[in-house]
Amino acid sequence: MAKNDNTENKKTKDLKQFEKNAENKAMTTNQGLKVNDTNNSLKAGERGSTLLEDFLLREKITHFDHERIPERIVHARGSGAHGYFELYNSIEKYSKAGIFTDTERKTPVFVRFSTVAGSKGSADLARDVRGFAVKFYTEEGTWDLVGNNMPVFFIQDAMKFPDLVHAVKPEPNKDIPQAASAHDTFYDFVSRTTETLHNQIWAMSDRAIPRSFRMMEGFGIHTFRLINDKGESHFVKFHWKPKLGVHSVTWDEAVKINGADSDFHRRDLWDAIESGHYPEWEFGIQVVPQEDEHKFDFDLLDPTKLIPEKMVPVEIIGKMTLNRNPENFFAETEQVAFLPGHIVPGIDFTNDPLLQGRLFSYRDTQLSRLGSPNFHQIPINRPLGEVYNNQRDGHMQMDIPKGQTAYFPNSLGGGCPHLSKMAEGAFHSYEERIDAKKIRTRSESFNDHFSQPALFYRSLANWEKEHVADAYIFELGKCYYTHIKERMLWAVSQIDTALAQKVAKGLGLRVPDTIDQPINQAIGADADVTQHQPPAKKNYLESDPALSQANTRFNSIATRQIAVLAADGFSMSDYQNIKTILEKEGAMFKIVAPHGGKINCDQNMEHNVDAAIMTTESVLYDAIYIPGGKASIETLRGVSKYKKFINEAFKHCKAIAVDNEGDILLDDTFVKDYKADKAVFINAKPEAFRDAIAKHRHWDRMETASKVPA
Ligand code: HDD
Repeated sequence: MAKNDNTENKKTKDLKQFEKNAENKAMTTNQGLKVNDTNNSLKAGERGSTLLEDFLLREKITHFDHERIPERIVHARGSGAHGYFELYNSIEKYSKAGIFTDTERKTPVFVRFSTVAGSKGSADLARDVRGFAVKFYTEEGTWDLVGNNMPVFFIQDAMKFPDLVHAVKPEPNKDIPQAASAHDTFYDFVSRTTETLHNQIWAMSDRAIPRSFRMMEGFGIHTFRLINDKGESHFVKFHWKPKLGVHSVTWDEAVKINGADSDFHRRDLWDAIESGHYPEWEFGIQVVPQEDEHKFDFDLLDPTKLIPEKMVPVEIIGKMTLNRNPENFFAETEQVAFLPGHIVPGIDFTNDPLLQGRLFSYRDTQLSRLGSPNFHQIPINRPLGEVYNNQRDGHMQMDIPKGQTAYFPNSLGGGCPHLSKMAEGAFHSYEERIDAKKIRTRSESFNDHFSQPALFYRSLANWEKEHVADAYIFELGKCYYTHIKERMLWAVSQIDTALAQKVAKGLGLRVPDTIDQPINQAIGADADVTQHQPPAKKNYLESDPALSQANTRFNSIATRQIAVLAADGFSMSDYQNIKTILEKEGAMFKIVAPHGGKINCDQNMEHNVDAAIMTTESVLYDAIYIPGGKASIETLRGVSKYKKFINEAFKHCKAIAVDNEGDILLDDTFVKDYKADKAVFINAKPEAFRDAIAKHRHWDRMETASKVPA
């Protein structure tokens, strides 16, 4: 595969006209004047004071002073990539959208992944929801699917979004903690707003610490509508399923990765694309006929609920491939503006009150972030088609609209730009019948807060359940106030009593039988809140396999990072044997040597060192391989960090393979007594090691692993 696939599509062609390459070009000012010195200011004498006249100095410094724009209030830290979307099968029975009917098209996309709570410079492995925003540059206009890597959201009504975000962001008096939900204000809010519990338990699961952006699912979350050419509506939920499966790291790794490489996810995405391993997701839909709207035990308009795949299977209809890194982070990844309100004919909104509020917020935020209502003219945000309307002027207008008229209707402009009929591709909102009172309230059908978190927890494998309990203990353990922890314990006990007991034990507290005040988050001051309490959990489905990562794909070792622990004199034949077989499937071998530069194998060939042991950490790799070679092993035994490296890989349930003298190094580590472990391979076939890497982690080692003092 070529690195960074530069095959032209309509969007790359559009972007190309704005690209600037300084190769063989003279430096100029912004006025095109050639520059002869950019290192020295203009002075009165060699050691004299700087002159106000120096327009070169002023232009350079002024531009620098204004280089930053406000970071996003949420999702500030992100990474982007270009790619395309292909449709497998037309779904014209549901939707008339070109991207859902034309299987010949390759629709250009730009995707931005992000964490939510942290600032732009925060670490990638924070325990957090991940943003999964996709901009489709379709022939009929831009469609933005602005989703997350979890299928539900924390709150039901956009009115509460500022409260949610203020609660999770650093506490305002001390601006602590950065990129973390483990603090009092967040749990004060969550324990009083139990609609948050479903998204909250997902955030306590391994989904919140992905191994890679390339190994996480994406969800549109809200129920949207698909509209066909007869004007008929079907409800729909959108899904992204990663070809590499859904995989995560452990919390211990996450904490350490944040120190070892705080750009771990960003680097991983960039490197995968640069090396031609293009990330892929299949696109799926869950379709519910209009007449089935009220057939579920939950409300389709409630964004804190998912539709279990066991009830409505996901129909895979297409695929997205990311094949090109941005040319410039600021111009593309930072300036890209996603708006849930960007929609095309064939797709429409529902009355989900969270979605309705989002339709306002995203346009509004771009005005302060990008500074002008002309943000759609920034190259990354420009639609494929031409734009004509009567909107005019504003900061940074890039077009030169011609003519005498900027209003409609007009005769002086020949009636142009003219309107289009629906049959000519114009957007037409779905004509939903509404006959209602104007009322500020929350529907009773949104009131069930416990059934789906309980369904999620029941659906997890035991090792996933352990991770959830540990996460709650960590998060609540970081809170200061006992009454907040106790209220959270009560909330968790409404999901699962055993889970609450386990967390309580970790906190050294008891699960309270009742809470001091009822939950009144959804109901206004005029209502009797005691009448509006969430009911006890229901069990309309025992479990749903799609909710557990134990049921994901475990068939690929593509892009898996294998640390090769080696020094001068390592066995070339051992190394070659395993490398040849595993590299064919895309695994990446990285030599971790006692020093940088090069080392020699026992056949006297030079090998580039990928990382000196002092510059890297075990948590940055998926597996370890130690080739034989007496001299090599003797050297490695003399460097204590190798023992830590191996012990940590074992603790994190990773596959470890050694050949010949490599076994001697294991004797210096915790693995010494566990060589019969299913994912420790001594002189084994490369294929066995391969299969173990594809399994990602060996959770049946968890109990032993917990004893590793690393
Ligand atoms: Fe949001 C950014 C996802 C609810 C207000 N949101 C933002 C991004 C993602 C999401 C992925 C980053 C886009 C990018 O990469 O530029 N947000 C969601 C999802 C939600 C959700 C999946 C619920 C289903 N958001 C939500 C609500 C509001 C906002 C209810 C406000 C009422 N979100 C914003 C924002 C941001 C944003 C403040 C910050 C930067 C931006 O919009 O462009 O307007």
